[in-house]
Amino acid sequence: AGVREDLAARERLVPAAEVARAAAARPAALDAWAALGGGAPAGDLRVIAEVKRRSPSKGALADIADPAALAAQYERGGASVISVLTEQRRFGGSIEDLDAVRAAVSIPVLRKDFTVEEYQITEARAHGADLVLLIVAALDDARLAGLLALTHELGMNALVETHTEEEVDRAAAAGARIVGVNVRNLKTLEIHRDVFGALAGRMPEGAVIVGESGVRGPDDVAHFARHGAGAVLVGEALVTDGDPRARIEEFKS
Ligand code: IGP
Repeated sequence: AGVREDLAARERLVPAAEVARAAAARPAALDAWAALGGGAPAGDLRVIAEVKRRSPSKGALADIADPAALAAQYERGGASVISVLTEQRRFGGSIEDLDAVRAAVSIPVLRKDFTVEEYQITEARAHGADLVLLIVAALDDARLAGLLALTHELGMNALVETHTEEEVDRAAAAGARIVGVNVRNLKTLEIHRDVFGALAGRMPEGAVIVGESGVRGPDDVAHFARHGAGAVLVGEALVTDGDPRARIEEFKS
C-alpha cells in the first residue's frame, strides 16, 4: 500500500521526460553482475550490504544519521554491492539516501524498492543506481518482462527476487541474470532458511544466485554458499550488531 501513491506524487514533481533526460546524462551503469561474480568460476561469496533504517517486522532498526558514511564502511569491509532501501512507509528510506550512497562509493548500488512501474527504473538510473529490485510475486509475466527489458536497455541489472519454485521458473523465463531467493516470506515475515536449498536446483544456467534475509553470522553465510549462492544480501545484522566493516569481513572469511 502506498507505493503507487508515493510514485504518482514524485512523478508530478519530476515528469517522466525529465527523469529520462537525467538518466541519459549519467555515466554508464556499473556491471553488478560481474561484481557479483557472474561469468567467473565459482569463487568467494560476495556480500550485498544494505542500508536499512527500519523493517515492517522489527520496526526501527538503526538511527542512520549518515548513510554515506555507513556505505563507505561497507565498501571498505569488502562489500561487492550496496543496497539502499528507498521505500519510505515501511522502511524509512528515501531517494536522498540513494543519492548520498551513490556519491560515497565506487561499487554498484542497488535501489531497493517495490518496483511496479517503468518510471521507478528510470528514476533509479537518474539517481545513479546500477541495479533495481524486481519482486516476481508482485508482477505478472508481461510486466516482469517489460521491466526487465527496460532495466537492461538502461544498461542496468535487476535483482529478481523469488520465494517459490513457480517464481524461480518465472524469473528464468523472463531472462533474469541475477536471481535472489528471499528466505523471508513477505506475507508472514517469517524466515525459513531451508527455502533456499529447495530452490537452488531450479536456477537458470549462468545466473548469479543471491541468498536474501536472515543472515546473522558465518553459519548462515556458509549455508547459502553450500547450496550454490554466489552472494548474500545482509541488512539487519549490519546495522544493529557492532562494527559493520568487521561484520562483513567476518561473513566473507
Ligand atoms: C535483508 P535482513 O534480514 O538481513 O535485514 O534482510 C534483505 O533481504 C531484506 O531487506 C529484503 C527486503 C526485500 C526488504 C529482501 N527483499 C524486499 C524489502 C523488500
